[in-house]
Amino acid sequence: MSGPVSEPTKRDGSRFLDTLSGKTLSVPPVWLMRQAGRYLPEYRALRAEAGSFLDLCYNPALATEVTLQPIRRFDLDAAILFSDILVVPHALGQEVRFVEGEGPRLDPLTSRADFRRLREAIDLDMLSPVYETVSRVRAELAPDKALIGFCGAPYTVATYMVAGRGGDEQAPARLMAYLDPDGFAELIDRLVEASVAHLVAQLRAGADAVQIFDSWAGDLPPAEFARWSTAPIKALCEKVREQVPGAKILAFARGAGAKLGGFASAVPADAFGLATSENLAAARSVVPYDIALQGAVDPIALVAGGAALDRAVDLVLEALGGAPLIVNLGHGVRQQTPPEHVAQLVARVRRRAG
Ligand code: 1CP
Repeated sequence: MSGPVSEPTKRDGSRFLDTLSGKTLSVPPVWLMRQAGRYLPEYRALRAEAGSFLDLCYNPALATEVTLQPIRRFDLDAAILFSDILVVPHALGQEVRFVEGEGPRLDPLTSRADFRRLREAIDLDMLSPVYETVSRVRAELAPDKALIGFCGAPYTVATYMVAGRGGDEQAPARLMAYLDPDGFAELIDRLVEASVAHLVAQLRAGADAVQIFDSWAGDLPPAEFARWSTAPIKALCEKVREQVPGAKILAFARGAGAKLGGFASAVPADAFGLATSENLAAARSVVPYDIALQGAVDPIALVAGGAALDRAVDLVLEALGGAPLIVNLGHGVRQQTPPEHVAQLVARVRRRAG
């Protein structure tokens, strides 16, 4: 064991929170990004009667149920709030809709004039059903299970706001950042403030920790990465902790690669997420040993199952298990994943338990 054994965590017996406090456990905690969703038959059944995807996100009874579905089925160590990173632009006044089978669509911000039509500050009343969901989930979860709230990092959310969609369309935001850096910085600053308010509201409603998803940061060249990913996430962490001292924060700059060391030395997070593509030993060597790493089983190995999945899990345990580790995927669960494979992954992580 490393780390201060006597340090109290908010919920006794939570492997997840103990690990975030810097402990190395012989059986590490496990949860999966996108652990709720279409690969689960019980999600598909509920989704069919919920209306639009945003209707589901803003329905506390149904969103609570969907958040808890994977915990009941797989006994994971943490639940993640069922919501989306795009509720923040929605609550800033941008039009957001989810097109069945295609993903999110927003009215793109093409100029400073478009951007100025948004609200100055996030409308937290619009998101009150999300915070109500957080409270309900926390009340229903066992004390040893943690609840994770989240937001998108300012850069990733900005890429959707500027392009109006996801996929390979981050180029419009990167172009704006080169052509009008001051205008783009204004958008990023507004997203920092909005995200602080959204994370603080989730923590106050009962989230035990929050994760910041920078899904598209890895594509940025180092100087742009430092300016648009590292600096805003650092500010976000500091401002959240001004309002919620000691808040537990996980930062996931997907695909940071050789930029991880600089990112981790600037950002005061309690854990750093690793993407599937990372060299795990190299990542461990550039992040201080008392800070947890989270990842990085290949979601495609989870689709494959069998010996390939066992080997993928073992490689993560071997590379990262000597320091604080949260087992997860390197990106979200894929829709074609057989649910039994998630059970297999959890069993593999816990096989030396008891
Ligand atoms: O049809 C459906 O049911 C909608 C599919 C779906 C789901 C299940 C979307 C649309 N969002 C979500 C939930 C979601 N999104 C969660 C819930 C908790 C969980 O993990 O179980 C979380 C944490 C997110 C975060 C999110 N949304 C990210 C960051 C993580 C990542 O995957 O990189 C991003 C980029 C989004 C945008 C988004 N929302 C939905 C889709 C399909 C996308 C990605 C679009 C794209 O490919 O760019």
